Amino acid sequence: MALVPLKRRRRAPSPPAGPLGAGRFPAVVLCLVEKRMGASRRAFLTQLARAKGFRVDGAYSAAVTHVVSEQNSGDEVARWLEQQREECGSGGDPALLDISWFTESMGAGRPVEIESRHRLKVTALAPLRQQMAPYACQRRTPLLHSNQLLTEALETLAEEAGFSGSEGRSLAFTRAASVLKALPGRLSTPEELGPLPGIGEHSRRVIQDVLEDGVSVEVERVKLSERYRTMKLFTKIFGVGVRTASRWYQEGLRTLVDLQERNTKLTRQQQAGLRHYEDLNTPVERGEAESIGQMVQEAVQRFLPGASVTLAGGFRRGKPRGHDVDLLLMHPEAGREVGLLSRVVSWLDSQGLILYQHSQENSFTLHEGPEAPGSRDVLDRFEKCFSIFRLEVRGSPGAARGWKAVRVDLVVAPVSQFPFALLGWTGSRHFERELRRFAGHERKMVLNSHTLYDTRRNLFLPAASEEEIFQHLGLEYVPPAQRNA
Ligand code: 8DG
Ligand code: CA
Ligand code: CA
Repeated sequence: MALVPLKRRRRAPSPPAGPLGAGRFPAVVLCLVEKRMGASRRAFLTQLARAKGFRVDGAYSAAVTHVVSEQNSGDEVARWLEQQREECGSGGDPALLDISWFTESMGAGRPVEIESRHRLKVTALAPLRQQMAPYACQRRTPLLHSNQLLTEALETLAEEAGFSGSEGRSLAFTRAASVLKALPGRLSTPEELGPLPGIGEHSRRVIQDVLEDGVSVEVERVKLSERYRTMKLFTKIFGVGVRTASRWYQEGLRTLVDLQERNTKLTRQQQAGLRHYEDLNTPVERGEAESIGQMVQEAVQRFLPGASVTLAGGFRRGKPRGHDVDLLLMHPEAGREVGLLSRVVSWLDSQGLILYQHSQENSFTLHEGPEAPGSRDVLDRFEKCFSIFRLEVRGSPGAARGWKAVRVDLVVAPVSQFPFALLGWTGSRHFERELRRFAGHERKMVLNSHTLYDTRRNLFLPAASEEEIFQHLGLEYVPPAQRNA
C-alpha cells in the first residue's frame, strides 16, 4: 500500500522576519535549535544563512517550516518543538532536520530538497500518545495542529450525523477529531493510533482511508450528497436549526429561492437571517470584532461608567476569524449591571447600528438548585441579546455598499458569576461539553455558565477567576488559546 503524502496544511500568516525581511525563498523559514549546537555556532550559522538570502527566525513560531539541529536526537528535537508550540500557543508542523540539510543548502545557495536521510528519526510520539488524557479539558489543544486533513474528514461526518439527529454518533466523531487536534505531531500510520483514547472503530477506518489514499470515499460521498448540502445551506440561516432544516428538506425544499417562492413561514429571526445570508456567512475578521467591541464599550460607558466589555468565544481562543462576536458585559459592583443591556441596545438601535435583535431576560435563580441552568435546551439563563449589527466597513473587497451585517451575542453576567460566564462563553463547544462531563463524572460536581456546585458537600464553590474554577475541579489550568478542542 503506497502512502500518499498528505496535503500540506495552510499556514498562519508569518510574523515579521527580522532585519532581513522575507528572504529570497519565501516558502522556507528556518529556525536553528541552540541545544547542542551552542549559541556562538548558532549565531554564526544564522548569519551565514541570512547572507545567502534565507529567512532565519530567532524564535520558533507557527511560520517556521524547517527546524535544523546539530547532534540532537529526533526525540530531543520533538520535545523541544512541543515546548515551543506550548509557549507560542500555536502549532505549526515544520520538518525536523539534521545539520546535513543545512550544509548542503548553503553549498547549493538554495534550499535543497528534503530527503529522508536529512530527517531526524522521531520515536517519542508513541509514548506521548499513550499519555493522552481522556477528557479534552485535561489536554492542551492549540488552534493550529498537524492533522487538519483528518480532523476535517471526521468533523464532516460529525456534522452529517448531527443533521440526521444521531447525537451519539456525532459526538463520537467530534471526540476522535478532538484527540487528533491535541497530538503533538502528524499521524503518519494508522498503527500509531493503537493506544489513543476516544477513537472508535468507524473513526479509525476514516483515518486509515485518509492516511492511505489522501481522502475518505465515505466523506466525499457525504459532501456531495443532496441532503448534506441542503442541510448545510439551510442551517447556515440565522435562526434555523437541524429540526427546521430537516422538515424543509422533507417538504422538498432545496434552495433559498425555494423558501421564498413557496412562501415558507419564517420567524422574524429567520427572515433577518435570510435577508443577510451572504454577510452572515462571510467570516468576521478579528479587526471587525474589535470594532464592534469598541462600539459596545462606548455605549456601555454612556450608561454605566466602570462596566467592562469582554470579547469571548473563538476570538478569545486566538481565532483570526469567526462566525459571530461574543461579548460579555459586567460591572464590578454587584447589581449595578441590572437594566444596562436594554439601554445599550436601545441606544445602538437609535444610532442605526442594529439591524435585528431579540433579547432574553435573566431567568437565573440560585434557589432552583444546581441542575436548572444547565438543563437540556438552554445553555444558560443570563440576560442576553442575539443581534445583527450594521458595521461600517471601508476599503474591503465586496463591501461596495460601505457596511456589513455581523452577528453579535451580548451577554450580561453579574460579577459573582463572571468567571463562570467567561469560561462558558469562551468555548470551544467541545471543550465546554468535556468540562461539564469531567465535573459530573469525575468530581460529582455540576458546572454551568453560572456556578459550580459540589453535590457531595452540597455547596456552591465560588470563584474569582477562571483559574480558581480549574482549581476547584482539580484540573490543571488550560489557557484560552489551548481550548480549541
Ligand atoms: P465561532 O463563532 O468563531 O464560529 O466559534 P465560537 O465562538 O467558538 O462559537 P459560538 O457558537 O459563538 O459559541 C461560543 C460559546 O458560547 C460556546 O462555547 C457556547 C457558549 N454559549 C453559552 N451559552 C450560549 C447560548 O445560550 N447560546 C449560544 N449560541 N452559545 C452559548 O455559554
Ligand atoms: Ca463566536
Ligand atoms: Ca456566539
